[in-house]
Amino acid sequence: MNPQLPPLYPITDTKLSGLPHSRQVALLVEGGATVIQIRDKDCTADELYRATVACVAIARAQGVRIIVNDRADVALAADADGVHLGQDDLPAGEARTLLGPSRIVGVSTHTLQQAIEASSLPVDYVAVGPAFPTSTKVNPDPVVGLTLIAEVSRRIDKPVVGIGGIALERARAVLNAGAASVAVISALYTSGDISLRTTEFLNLLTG
Ligand code: 3NM
Repeated sequence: MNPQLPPLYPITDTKLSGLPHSRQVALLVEGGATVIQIRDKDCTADELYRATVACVAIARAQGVRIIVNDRADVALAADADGVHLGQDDLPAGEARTLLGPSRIVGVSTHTLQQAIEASSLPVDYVAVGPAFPTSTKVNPDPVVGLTLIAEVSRRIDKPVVGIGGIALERARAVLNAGAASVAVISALYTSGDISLRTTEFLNLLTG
C-alpha cells in the first residue's frame, strides 16, 4: 500500500476529449503521465472492461499504472492497477479484499469527517474535493477549497489527492496546501494538445 503517487493524476473523459479512453491514455503517457484513471459514467460494464483492457495494454508497456473509477470488479477483471472509489461504491475494505494488497485503492471524500474516516481504511490515498468549482462532475459536492485540503493533509498520514476545477494556474497551490497529487480532467482536454498540456502540468508541479 501507499505507492508513491506522481504529482499529476490525469483522468480520462471521452466527452471532453472526443477520444476513446485508449487514445487519451496514449497521449497522456506521451506527455509524461505515470498514473491515469479511466472514468466513464455513461458506459456499460462491458464497455468499461474492454476500454480498460486496451488502456492497460498501452500503459503497462510504458510502466504506467491504470486505475478504474468506481468499479473494483472491472479493475480486477481487466487486470488494472487499482480502483478509485466514490462514497457510494463498494466499501474500501471490500475492494481491498477483492484487489489484494498490491493494487491501488483510493477513495473520494468531500468533508473532513469523510477524509479522516477514509484514512483509517485500507486505502492508498484519499482524494479531497472539489477544490474549486467544476462543471465536469454531475451534482458536485460543495467546493471545499484549499483550506480543507490543507487541513486533511495535516491530519491524515495518507497521501491526499486534490480534485475538482484544478486549472494549470491553480495546480501548484494545491500541492503547496499539502496535497501529494492533483487529479485533473477538463484542464487537460480543453487546450487542444493533450500531451503538451500534460507535460506543462508536470513541469509546473515538479519545477
Ligand atoms: N470528482 P475537473 S470533482 C471527478 O469532488 C470529480 O470528488 C470530484 O474534473 C470530487 O478537473 C471531479 O474538470 C471533477 O474539474 C474533476
